[in-house]
Amino acid sequence: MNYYMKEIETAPRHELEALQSFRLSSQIRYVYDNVAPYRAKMDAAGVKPEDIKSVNDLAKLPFTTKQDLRDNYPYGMFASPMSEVVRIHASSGTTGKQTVVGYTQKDIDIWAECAARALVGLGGTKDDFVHVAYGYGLFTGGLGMHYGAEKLGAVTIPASAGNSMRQLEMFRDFGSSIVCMTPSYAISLIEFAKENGFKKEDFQLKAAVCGAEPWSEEMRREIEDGFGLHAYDIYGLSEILGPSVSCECVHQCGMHVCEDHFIPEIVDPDTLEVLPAGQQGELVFTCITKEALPLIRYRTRDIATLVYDTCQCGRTLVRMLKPQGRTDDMLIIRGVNVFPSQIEAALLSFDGKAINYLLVVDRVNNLDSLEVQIETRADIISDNITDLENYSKKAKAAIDSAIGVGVTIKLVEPKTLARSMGKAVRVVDNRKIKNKFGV
Ligand code: DLL
Repeated sequence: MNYYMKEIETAPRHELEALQSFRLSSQIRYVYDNVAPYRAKMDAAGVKPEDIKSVNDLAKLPFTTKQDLRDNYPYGMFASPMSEVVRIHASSGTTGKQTVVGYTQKDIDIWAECAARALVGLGGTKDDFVHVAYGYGLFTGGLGMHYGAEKLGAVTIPASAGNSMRQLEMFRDFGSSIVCMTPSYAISLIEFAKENGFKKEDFQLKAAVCGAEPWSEEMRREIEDGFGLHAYDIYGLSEILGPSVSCECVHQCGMHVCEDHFIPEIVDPDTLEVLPAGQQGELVFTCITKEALPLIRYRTRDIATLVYDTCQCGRTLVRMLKPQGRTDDMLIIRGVNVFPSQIEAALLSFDGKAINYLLVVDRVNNLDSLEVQIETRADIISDNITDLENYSKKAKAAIDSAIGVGVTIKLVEPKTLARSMGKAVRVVDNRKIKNKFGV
């Protein structure tokens, strides 16, 4: 089987839209008939399945949110009987109940196909050794990439996350050529490799498939240099699929969405109006082939931009630019909207190296305070007092001007901030208040 699906991946937009329209209208009929909460929402909005004939009718449909999944926990939004469901995953999130998602055998096959397509797009073949260092379990990263690698026919190494020494030994001894892991774990593995005498020449790595959290171009460079490979961005979320809803091709210029299975839209998170192509806003997905949990206009909370021009690789599938953060990660500090990604970019603007940082937000005497804890690193800051003070000043100036709010900088000793094997935790908010999106 060839996982470069040329007719679909390079189809002219009108052909792709015809396919999407066909799938969308039958999907809407299916969810209306099988998911009581959808039927209730559509009835309340005065929309009937027969009103949805094409992608142009998408905006008539009500949105779905994580709260809908919580309200119908665990299986109330499933469209298939549980006897048809072959797998569940769950995401814990930081607050509230877990979100439970399910897949039929057909859903698993499509997911594996999307993951195989992602690997092919970034240069993977059946001759590769795909080392999966995302966590296995209820998190979708491990099993998602695992099934994709097997579908491709590659040698699949189900390493899971953690135990850095063993990971590096496996890279070296098993001949891993493509490694799938979170970007923050990649950075921490590079640090570990240096400390333990591994050199990039010890490995045959050619690609890293990094996702599950936001990461910057500077982190990409650091991962590429550290391991001597190309690092590609991959995106997904449990509610829609898991990894490979979209993935970069070899040109590294945005992630091609598997639009034959998911229709993306960008909406204004306040007004919920659909925004024109090229504008940044909240990403919304509609599943058009899912059986078990076919979410319609699901608000991801991720802030992204869609680019519709044809990529150098020939694919016409729309590209999502790197998500800039999440509406629910947005901090409001003294009334100013601040995203952790802005602070990371400010830090990288003057030292150009990915560093470990933690944002600690508090409220003292009714005034918000933001402390940026930055881990020192011998290759960036020497431990001489003047250098440390200079670094602090530069960091403060860069961050203050990027976010428009005065911050306090606290330099901390190397290795004092927690390392993550999965998604990095970048914010501790001690204020316990909701942001303007109510999350
Ligand atoms: O993180 C699925 C995944 C696993 C994607 C492995 C890629 C690789 P969840 O745990 O449900 O699923 O978290 C989904 O993670 O809404 C984004 O906020 C964030 N996210 C995922 N990929 C990226 C990425 C998996 N490439 C949430 N860039 C999403 C930025 C990402 N954020």
